[in-house]
Amino acid sequence: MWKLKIAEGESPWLITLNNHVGRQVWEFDENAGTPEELLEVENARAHFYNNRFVQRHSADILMRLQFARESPLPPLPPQVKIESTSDITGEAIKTTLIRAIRFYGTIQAHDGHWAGDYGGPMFLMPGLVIVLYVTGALNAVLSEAHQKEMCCYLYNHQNEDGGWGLHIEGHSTMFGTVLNYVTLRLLGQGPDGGDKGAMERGRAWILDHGGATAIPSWGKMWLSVLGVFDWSGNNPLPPEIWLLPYFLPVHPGRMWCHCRMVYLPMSYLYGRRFVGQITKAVISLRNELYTMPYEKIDWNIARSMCAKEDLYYPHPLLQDALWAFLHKVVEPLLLQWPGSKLRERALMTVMKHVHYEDENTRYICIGPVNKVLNMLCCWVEDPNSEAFKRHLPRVADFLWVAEDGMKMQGYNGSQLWDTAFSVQALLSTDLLDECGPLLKKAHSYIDKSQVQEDCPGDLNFWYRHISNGAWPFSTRDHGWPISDCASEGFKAALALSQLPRDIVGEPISSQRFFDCVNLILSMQNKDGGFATYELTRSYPWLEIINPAETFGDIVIDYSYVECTSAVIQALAAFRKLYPEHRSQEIETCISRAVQYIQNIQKPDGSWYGSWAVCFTYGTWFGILGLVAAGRTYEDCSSIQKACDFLLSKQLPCGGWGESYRSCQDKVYTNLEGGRTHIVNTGWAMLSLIRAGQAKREPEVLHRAAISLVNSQMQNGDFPQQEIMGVFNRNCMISYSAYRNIFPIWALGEYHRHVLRS
Ligand code: LAN
Repeated sequence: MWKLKIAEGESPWLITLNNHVGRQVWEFDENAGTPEELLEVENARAHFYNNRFVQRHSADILMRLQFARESPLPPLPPQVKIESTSDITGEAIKTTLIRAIRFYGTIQAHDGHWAGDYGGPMFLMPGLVIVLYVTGALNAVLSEAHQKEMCCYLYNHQNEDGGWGLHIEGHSTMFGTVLNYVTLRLLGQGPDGGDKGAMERGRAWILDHGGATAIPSWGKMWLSVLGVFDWSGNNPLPPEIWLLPYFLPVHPGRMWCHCRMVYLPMSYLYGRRFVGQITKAVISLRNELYTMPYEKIDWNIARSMCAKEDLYYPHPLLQDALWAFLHKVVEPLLLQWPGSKLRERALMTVMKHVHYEDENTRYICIGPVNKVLNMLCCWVEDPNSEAFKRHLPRVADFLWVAEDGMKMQGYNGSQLWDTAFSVQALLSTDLLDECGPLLKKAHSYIDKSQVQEDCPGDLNFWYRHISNGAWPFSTRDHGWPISDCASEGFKAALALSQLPRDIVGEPISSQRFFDCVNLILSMQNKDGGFATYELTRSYPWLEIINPAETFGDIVIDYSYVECTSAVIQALAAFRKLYPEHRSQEIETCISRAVQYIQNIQKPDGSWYGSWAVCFTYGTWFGILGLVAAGRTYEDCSSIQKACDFLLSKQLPCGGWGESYRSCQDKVYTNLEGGRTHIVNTGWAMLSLIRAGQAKREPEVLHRAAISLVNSQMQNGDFPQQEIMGVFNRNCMISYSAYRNIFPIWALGEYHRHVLRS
């Protein structure tokens, strides 16, 4: 049976700053599990499989079953169902909250964080499997049980038309289909067979849509590494870009760190034209993926092909001209003497940066894509290197098992982020007796996860911002600072510092709070807003060189409403407690941030959020930022408009339900069939309550509260509904703890501010 291990790490190759606090690893133990337990798991899997086209998001049942065994659910008061607004009582809401909190306590990990599935994207596991395959480490890193579980996941997420999407809820794309088909092949599936002829159906999808020449650029790169696509069919990724002077706007040091960190190892592999061993499987794949014989493919034409199903950001003409010039003129020069000298130097520079990133994330790396690319580069540089050995045990940090199988996650988890929100949600309920033990453990997680150092060396040389005082998104070992994670962690830590120590434990020291303030202040952009990990370092027009057809807005780090609002909220909370500390700077920072938020509000009163779906999420942050800065509904027309916007989207049954299509199309779109979603409903309620809706027309909030209360399950849990997270405009990602966090938070505030007022 699969077991989730928390905060453990045995391998001598692992390095950690805090005893692996927050680390999540699934291990398979053949001997574990009674027949009843194994049956429960089998039933959950079968249920997922049978409903997979209706409910595409798994519900973290394996983790839930495990926690239920380890910490049994305390007795719960009877479930509440409310029929009409006249039946709402404080008691009913309180009962619902107590049930929700008791359940949520049982799924808190022993180190204080809430674990959960951070899957969703369907293009990550192929990268891992290809890298393990070409480095010969597949069977050493992935046990038979792992590989079986991965295949199960891929079958579960094959669409009815035979293809695979960019993410679990997406339509079939060439990117998803070719890469996942190849993955199944490398995991040992023959070209025929699979679940219900899965392989044939997958291949048919590929060939019907033009064959793998039409895969987007990241797919071309992966296939080239494997040896089933020619490197000359790739647009150039010259590593020499790292040798350019920093004042040029295209310098990679000025790009969004995720973009920079992904193209860094890619440029190494491109510069080396690295290809793995040509095995039988590789030769066979060359015959399976194309509509014509492999030798006859015109790679120059393939270079700029992309299937229409994949095209989110079509290359501007100028970009294609640039690629043609680099491909036809510059590359040939760099491949022969004396240009080749420059290439060697560039490749060495690139590897220096790869190693720096590896070492300063304890070999976790900033994300799942550069994780596996860096690992491959280290192996290409030296297959026996210590670096490669250190990479291997960190692969497990990205893998997650649920009833739909084993997946590769979008990060090494969302531990800190979920825990910081959870603390705020629990505090909103004011039920300290119930929440005390949960808060104490969460406090300890937040304490141990703060980043307490900058990266070593000359930060400018490494293109790194400071990180001391930040909170990361996942774990301290990951360590990259993010403005809004720092802010949410900070808000939670500040609130906890005001509660009795015997209940929630010792507060974090003022000095560490000051470090966080220092970090936050250093991250404000010229436009007054806040970007994610760093300052905005270059210009939006650089987006014309975004080569990734499937993603939008990846080249530079932009200011976002979420980040900006989180910062305002954190600084506002801080200055209430420490009115003397850097007060003038904080004042200026907040007022510029407020200006920014007002400037980017849409004419219909909404804000467009970038990291979850989308208008409900952005508007939640927009309103909370303004309110935290002291604006009120009465004196601020932005807030009025934002409330009108939210009210106009409330569904007849009282909730809200926003589809991921909102993000792609940038137009508010309801979920299919007008379904409500508890997470959207939570955001909308939290926004309206903060904006004083209770004084104006509480009826709206009553109806929303009913929809949350009635959605609670027998055991106090809430159901997993549609996927809610987003990145780069087009790819969805799971936030599995939100189903518990936002109903608790919204009902907590509702109980306190609506029913009691
Ligand atoms: C994340 C996860 C966290 C997220 C929030 C903190 C929630 C957000 O408010 C700011 C942006 C951030 C940090 C974020 C950015 C993009 C990430 C890193 C991800 C969605 C997790 C995965 C994604 C990453 C880019 C996936 C790899 C794919 C590439 C295109 C490189």
